[in-house]
Amino acid sequence: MNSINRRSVLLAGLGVAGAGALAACSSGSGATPALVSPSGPAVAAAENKRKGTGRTRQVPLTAAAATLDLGGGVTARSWAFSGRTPGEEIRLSAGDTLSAELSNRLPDKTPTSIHWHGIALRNDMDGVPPVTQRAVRAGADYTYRFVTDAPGTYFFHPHVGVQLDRGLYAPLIVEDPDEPLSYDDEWVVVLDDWVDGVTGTPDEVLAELRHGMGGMDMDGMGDMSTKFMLMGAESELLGGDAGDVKYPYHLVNGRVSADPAVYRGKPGRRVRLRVVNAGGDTAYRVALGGHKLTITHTDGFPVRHEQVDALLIGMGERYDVLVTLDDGVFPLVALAEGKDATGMALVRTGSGGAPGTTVRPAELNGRILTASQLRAADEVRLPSRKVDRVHRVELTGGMGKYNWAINGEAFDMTDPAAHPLTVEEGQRVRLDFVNTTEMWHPMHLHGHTYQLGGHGPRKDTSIVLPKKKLSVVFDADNPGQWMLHCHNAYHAEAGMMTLVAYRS
Ligand SMILES: [Cu+2]
Repeated sequence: MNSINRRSVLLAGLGVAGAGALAACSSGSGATPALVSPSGPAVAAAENKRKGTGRTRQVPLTAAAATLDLGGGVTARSWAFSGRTPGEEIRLSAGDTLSAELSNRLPDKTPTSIHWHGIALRNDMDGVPPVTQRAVRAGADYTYRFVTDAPGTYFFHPHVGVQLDRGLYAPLIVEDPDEPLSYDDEWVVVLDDWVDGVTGTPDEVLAELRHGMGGMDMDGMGDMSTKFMLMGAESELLGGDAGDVKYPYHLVNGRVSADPAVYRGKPGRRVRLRVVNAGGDTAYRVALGGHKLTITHTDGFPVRHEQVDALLIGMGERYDVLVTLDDGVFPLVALAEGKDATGMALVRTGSGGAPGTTVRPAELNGRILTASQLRAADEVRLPSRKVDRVHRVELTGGMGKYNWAINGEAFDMTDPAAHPLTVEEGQRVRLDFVNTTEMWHPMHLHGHTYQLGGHGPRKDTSIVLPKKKLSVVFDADNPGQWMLHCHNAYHAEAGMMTLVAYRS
């Protein structure tokens, strides 16, 4: 049994039996400060301050094994919510309460959870076992119930192991009852790199990656050693190494390019695309052939509008764009950045044949703005104030030993509050990401929407390029214990995570 298998067993056991971190003050070194408990009064008080409509949206979600039809005769045995991937979209209005009833029917006694990615919600509903709840055991049910007060484009997925890289994800759209944008229609576009049930499982991918490049031959894995690992994926936009994992398919709305999802509209209509990257290890460069994209939001929050030809979207990021549809048939292409592969969907507003499955519209090489070049819309820009607390968040490790970590320390899910980055309610906090590694990392903070620099966009997931520094600020206004981690599913599971915890 290699180290990952031992650790998975340990984690599964913990999820079922223990929840040491649920206590206000975790065990471990005596220097550990007293932390706000996810189920304590500060969390309840923060929830009571959220403006609710009083309406509740009830959604059943069954996580189970499923044979998924990815189109073009491709099927994959995987895990999904209610038998489809992406799972059925959840849509509600800002202020509504979501009551999501998770039934864990996964095989092999697999524990699970749901994390509501990007939502600043009450801490005990954040879905991170064992930090904010006990893992939901196989055969058990659990109801997530919280107010969603910020409109935007979000999604949800488990926060246990590498389950995110199965089919367990779906969009979550919070509509603005006073929507300031004018558009005729919406199209939610979910991107995903797909391996599960085709060449192997995400757990097998992780096991291979964990052997690292250095140990490959010595471990006697022979040909197995490069079954999943991708070498030489290079991207200028991402500053070098683009990704570690070979994926047989890149899906747009759960379908392969040979049998794509089709959006049907009318010429001249203005459509809001809500683009979500639900991938495990792939950034996508996204363009709609023959069209310009006007960026209006990223990670749910509005930005000053910018017209571009293509977007770069890391795992966990979301972008909303407006397009005015032309007359004909157009490919929406998601180029797997640095991986020389694409996913595709079609926009059909008139007659015409479909483009080839490997088409690469010229827009992919046109004007691209990355998040650091965007500006927050005035109404969501954080007022300037003195920073009370600064944390240096060094991204460390590499492919050789597969020892991805933060500040040189691989996160230990069995003792999550061992070395938290502490903040206090009411503080203005700055996180200085310092990427010492040879690879980019999409860094995701739970429970908050930080701001890039002084005027940049409000976001919860940001690409940090290799050998670069990125500073983000947020107001500590949502007490609890929150994960801060790389949204590369494999980097995170290897240890590139830490805990941002409020002191009580
Ligand atoms: Cu990473």
